[in-house]
Amino acid sequence: MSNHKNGQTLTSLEKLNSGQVRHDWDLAEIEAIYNQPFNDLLFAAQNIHRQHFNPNQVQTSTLLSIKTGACPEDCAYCPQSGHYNTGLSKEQLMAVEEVISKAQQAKKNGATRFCMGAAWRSPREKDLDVVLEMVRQVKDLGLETCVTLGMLTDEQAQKLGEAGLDYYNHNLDTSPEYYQQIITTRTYKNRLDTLQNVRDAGINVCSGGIIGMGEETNDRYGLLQQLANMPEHPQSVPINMLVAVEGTPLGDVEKLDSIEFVRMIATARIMMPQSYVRLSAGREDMNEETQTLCYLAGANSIFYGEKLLTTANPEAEADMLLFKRLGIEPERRELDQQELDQQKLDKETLAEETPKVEEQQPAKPLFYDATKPH
Ligand code: SAM
Ligand code: DTB
Ligand code: SF4
Repeated sequence: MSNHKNGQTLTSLEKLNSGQVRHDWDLAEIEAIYNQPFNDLLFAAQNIHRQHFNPNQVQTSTLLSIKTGACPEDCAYCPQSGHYNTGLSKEQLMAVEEVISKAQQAKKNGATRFCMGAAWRSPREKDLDVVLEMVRQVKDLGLETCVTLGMLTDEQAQKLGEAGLDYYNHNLDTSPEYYQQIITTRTYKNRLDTLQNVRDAGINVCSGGIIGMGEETNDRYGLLQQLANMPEHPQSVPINMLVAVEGTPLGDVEKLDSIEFVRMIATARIMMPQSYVRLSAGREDMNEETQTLCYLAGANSIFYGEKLLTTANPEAEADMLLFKRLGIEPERRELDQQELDQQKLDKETLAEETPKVEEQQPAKPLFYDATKPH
């Protein structure tokens, strides 16, 4: 690797901050990025962000819990685990029509992606068939689709891919070492295998983790290392701040320093320059200044709408107001070829149906003219 830029030698930190797409990060390098002076870190992250994204656009996804509670897994952070009493009532899988009506609402509010989450260890075949139908119908509304259903076999991933699923969310959550203190009912390897099945099915991977669970900073580096050293960087990397829910083993864990959270976002941005980094759960407990620093650090995606899966998220109006103050626009979705063709067809049909100029009524003046008697 060349150490020269314009004839000058790059320091090792400059090299780490250079935004090269790599899959061979070691922990010492990640530590060096994360711990550099805050202004240097944010400057490097913002610089890289600008090379790949419009710095004033943020992608918006809306979440819906399509099957809530009574999950057989024992994830220590999760209010939906059946192992803990968090006061959540167990619910059946939602009906397709109800989900579609929520998706229509999300689209009306301006979201571009609709994410459906289920409290399952892995989907049963008959449930998967229902989810496949949800994916098809949400896609037909012109929204991107994402689901998070737990572990998937390669056949299940293939089926979701064939239904047109855009993203599958499956988080690594933390480092392989700390993982064992957080979840005992499935392994880190199980998670990596599911992500491999998702990649093989040609579905975009959405994978990240949670910080603020009492982990060491080393575990944060370990999580980022696992994410960035995958064969491809996940297209979407959600960074969640723990939402501490009473009744879960992490219900009274000490609140995370917000500067640490911003450091995590910036380090993710530097290590995975082309991925969307999502400022995910935990925004309800963050002030606007912290969220603003996250955008400056390269976060360019959020969950949008007043509810995450079972806990609160900022009101959509509050987010739009902050976007306005920051000059941020919600990202519009790029249309695929089929949608572009349809758009062209609609325009042509409209042109055919519109009467020619000579057939049209004389145009009314657009504005009231105060100089003329009316
Ligand atoms: N059951 C599926 C699974 O675990 O893959 C899908 C739903 S699960 C709720 C999706 C993700 O939400 C988890 O992997 C975790 O990262 C995140 N999550 C759950 N509870 C959280 C909490 N209290 N705070 C922050 N993130 C949380
Ligand atoms: C992700 O990384 N965060 C979202 C989504 N993927 C599915 C979930 C956050 C859940 C927060 C706790 C709750 O609302 O139940
Ligand atoms: Fe179940 Fe997912 Fe919650 Fe774990 S995170 S308990 S798998 S819903």
